[in-house]
Amino acid sequence: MAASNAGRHPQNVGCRTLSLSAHVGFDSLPDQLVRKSIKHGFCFNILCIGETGIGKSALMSSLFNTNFDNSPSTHFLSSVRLRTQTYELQESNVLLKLTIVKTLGFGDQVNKADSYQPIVDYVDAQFEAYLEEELKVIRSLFSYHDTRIHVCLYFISPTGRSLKTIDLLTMRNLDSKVNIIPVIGKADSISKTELQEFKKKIMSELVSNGIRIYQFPTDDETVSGINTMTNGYLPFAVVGSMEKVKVGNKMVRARQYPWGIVKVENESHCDTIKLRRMLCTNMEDLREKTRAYYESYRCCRLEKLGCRDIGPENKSISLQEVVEAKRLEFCLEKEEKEKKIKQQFMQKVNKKAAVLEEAEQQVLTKFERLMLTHQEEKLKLGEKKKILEDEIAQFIEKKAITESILSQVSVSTPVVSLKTQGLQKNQDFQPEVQCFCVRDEGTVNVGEQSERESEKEKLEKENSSREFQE
Ligand SMILES: Nc1nc2c(ncn2[C@@H]2O[C@H](COP(=O)(O)OP(=O)(O)O)[C@@H](O)[C@H]2O)c(=O)[nH]1
Ligand SMILES: [Mg+2]
Repeated sequence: MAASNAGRHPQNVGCRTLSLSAHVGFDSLPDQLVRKSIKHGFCFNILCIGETGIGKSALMSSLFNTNFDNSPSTHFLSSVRLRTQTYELQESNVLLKLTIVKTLGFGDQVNKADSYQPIVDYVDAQFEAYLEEELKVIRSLFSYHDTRIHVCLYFISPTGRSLKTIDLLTMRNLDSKVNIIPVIGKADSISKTELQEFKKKIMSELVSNGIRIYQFPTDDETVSGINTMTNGYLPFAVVGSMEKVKVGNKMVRARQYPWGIVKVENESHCDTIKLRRMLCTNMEDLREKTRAYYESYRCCRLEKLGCRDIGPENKSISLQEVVEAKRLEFCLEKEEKEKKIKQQFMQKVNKKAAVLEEAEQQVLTKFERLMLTHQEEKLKLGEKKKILEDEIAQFIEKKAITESILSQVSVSTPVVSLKTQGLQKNQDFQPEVQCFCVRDEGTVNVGEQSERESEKEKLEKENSSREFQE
């Protein structure tokens, strides 16, 4: 047994490397992994972004040599939507679970400023779903259908001019979340020299706008040569077709025109075959880079939730400590909020109480004023009542006097004797009758009374003189 440090991984410092004297058998580990992966199958998710009718569906069918469901979308959607379709494809004994996500209505709205938003939201939602699964107490990541986007094929219109604002905006908002591979759709509609110029223009615009696109890895020596070359083909000029055309005695996927045939799988006609090859050879790298994008998403989300690995004084912090610190922070925050709410409530109550007190004061002063007026009125009424009572008393007194006088008069008048003797009414006795009528009414006013009294006195005098004469 001999120790060696040669080719040691930096992480293995402090760990001795020994050579084996005989076969052990752990060299079968990669085979086990391969078998397990084959049994489990592979998952790959593609996002196609491009205007309606740019050839997304045709390219997907051309890339995977099959005809996927294809229901053409309209140009009249009010906003950008995403359509997700998942397929299981098998080649030899390898199973591929392929999810194709396509934009619908992209670039069809008058205002395209927010066209990228539903796409960004979709990509984030897939990260969030994975994070939720990862944070579950009972999780099943092995059987979980991972929908995180591994590659985004961004379809550029073959205008031959430059990128549109919507292209720059969308790619800029996605380049930190997903591997972007730009492709020029319907590349058969642009001439060979124009295409080369167009490709250069696109690449320089991407660089000048700081948009990062996926670069095929060149650090692995087995693929570095081809990948370096392929990076020079970016953006891929792609042609797609749903149909097969008979060329010689073979049926090939192609587009037939009056002037000739464009073969999808012919590298001198378009880059579709290059794109397919690069996707297949770098599928694992695309998946790995997606995991890196997910890691940064996860990091941001957990930091927002208050989780961290390093505590105060740069000491590492355990999950339990993080949870405890967060709980404490939450309790303090809650207490602070409660205090604030209580204060606000008390302020409101005090304010209301002050308003009520003022209103009560106003009511009281009004009541007091009313009471005072009432008292005054009462006093005035009392005085009036007293005057009236005095008047009534005077009246009664006068009335009594009058009545007594009248009774004296009536006793001494011949009228009574005349009446009793049944004699006829004489003209001279008329005032006597009137006098009795007045007495019966009993509602004579004082002025009238005194008038009548003087009349009665007169009568009395007349009567007495008459009596005297008689
Ligand atoms: N010239 C040309 N036409 C294409 C190409 N790919 C698709 N088409 C045609 O463009 C139309 C829309 O294609 P489709 O794949 O449904 O577009 P999507 O709306 O982006 O999915 C169809 O008539 C296709 O035959 C291409 O590479 N070149
Ligand atoms: Mg389509």
